[in-house]
Amino acid sequence: MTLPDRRSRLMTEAVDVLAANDTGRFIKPGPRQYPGQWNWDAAFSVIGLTHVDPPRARDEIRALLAGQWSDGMVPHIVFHESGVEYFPGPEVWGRTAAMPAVATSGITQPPLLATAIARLQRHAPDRRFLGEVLEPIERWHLWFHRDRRRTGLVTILHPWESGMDNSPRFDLALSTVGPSPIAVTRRDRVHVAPDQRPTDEDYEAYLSILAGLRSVGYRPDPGQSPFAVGDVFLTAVLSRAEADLAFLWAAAGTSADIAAARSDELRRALALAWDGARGIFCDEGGDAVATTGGLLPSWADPPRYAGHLADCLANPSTFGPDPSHPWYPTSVAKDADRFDSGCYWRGPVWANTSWLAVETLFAGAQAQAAERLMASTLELVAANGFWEYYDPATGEGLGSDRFSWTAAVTIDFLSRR
Ligand code: 9WN
Repeated sequence: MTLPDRRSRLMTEAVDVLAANDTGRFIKPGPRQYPGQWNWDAAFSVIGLTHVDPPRARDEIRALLAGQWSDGMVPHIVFHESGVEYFPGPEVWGRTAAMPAVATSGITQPPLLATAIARLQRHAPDRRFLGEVLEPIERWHLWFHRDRRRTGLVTILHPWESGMDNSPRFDLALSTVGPSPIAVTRRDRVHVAPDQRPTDEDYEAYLSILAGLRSVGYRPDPGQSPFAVGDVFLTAVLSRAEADLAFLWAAAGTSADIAAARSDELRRALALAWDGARGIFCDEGGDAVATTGGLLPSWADPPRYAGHLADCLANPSTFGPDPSHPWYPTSVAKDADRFDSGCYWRGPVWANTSWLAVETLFAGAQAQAAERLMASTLELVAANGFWEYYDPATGEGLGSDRFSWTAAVTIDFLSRR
C-alpha cells in the first residue's frame, strides 16, 4: 500500500472510531470503559471533529456545557445516560444545589475546551455559536480563579481533576488520605487488566477524597480538603485556554483584555514553579518526579520552553526513545524509580499528551522535533490500533481499545499536510 493510501485508511478508521463512540448526544471516551461524557476527552473529540464535522463538534461542546454547575464549574463527567456501568456513578457522586438537571461528578478536569473551540472557530467560523458558548466558558474560567487559586497555581482537590490520575506526582499527597467510608467497586477492571489500572490503595484514597468532598457539597474551605495540590499541568492548560478565550472574545467583537491578563498571570505563576536544575515544573504539594505532567506546562509558553521540551524528547534516558523503548514520550521519565511501562499514568505513552507536545514544539519553532513526534505517534497508532495508552517498549495497546482521543489526535495530525 502506498503512503497516501495508508494515511487515508488510517483517517477512515479514526473517523469510524469517533462515530462508533458517538451516542448521538455525546461521544464516549471508549466503547465500554467510560460510559459518560468526560470533560477534556470532549475537547479532544472537538479537535478531531473540527476537520470532519464542525456541526457535530459544536453539539459536543453544547452537550458538555449542559453539565455546567450554577457556580460556573464544568464537571469532569456528565452522565447523560442513567444506569451506567461505571464506578463511581451518579449515585455515588450524589446531588448538590449547584448541579444542573443532568447528573454529573462534583469535580472538574483540565480546561482544554476554549483551546478546542478556538481551533474550531479558526477552521469553521461561526459567530452565533460563540454567542452561545463564550459566556459559559468565561464563567468556568472565573470559577477556577475564584475557587481554586489559593496560591498562584490552580489547586486540584482530587487526582482525577489532573486527568493523570495515578501519576507518581500525587503519591505523597495520597499517602496521607485515610480509609474510604464508601465501599469501592472496581468496575474499571472488568474490561482492562488490573496491572494496567491504579491499585486498590489508590482507589481507596480516590473514594475517601470523594466522600470528604461530597460531605461539603464539593466546596471545602481552604485547608479543609483531604487532598490539595497546586497542579502545574492544569494551570498551564488554563493559561493557554485563557489566551484562546481572549482570541474568541475578540472574534466575537468584545474586548479580550481581561482573559489575556489572566493568561499572563498564570504564566507568571508557572515561571515561579519552574525548577531549572531538574528541568521540570514542580507542583505545590506534589512529588518532584519527572513526568509529562511536569514537562508539558511548556504548553503555556512555547517560545520560552519548547527548546527544553525538544531536548527532553530526544533524551533516551528520560522521555525520548531508546532501543528498548522505541515509543515516546513516556508519561514518567524512564530513569525515575517509579517508572512502570505498563501502568496507566506511570510510564505508558498517551496520544493526547503527545498532541500537546507536538503543538508546543511547533509553536516554539521546534518543527523538526514536532514532525518526528507526530510521525512516531501516527506509526504507533497505525501499527497497533486506537488504544487509550501504549507500552513504550512494545507498542502494545493498553487500557480501553477504540479510544476517542487517540482517534481525534490522529485525525488532527493527518489533516496537517
Ligand atoms: C477518571 C476518560 C478519563 C480521562 C482521564 C483518565 C481516565 C477516569 C478513570 O479516563 O480517568 O476520571 O476512570 O480512570 O485518567 O484522563 O479523562 O478517558
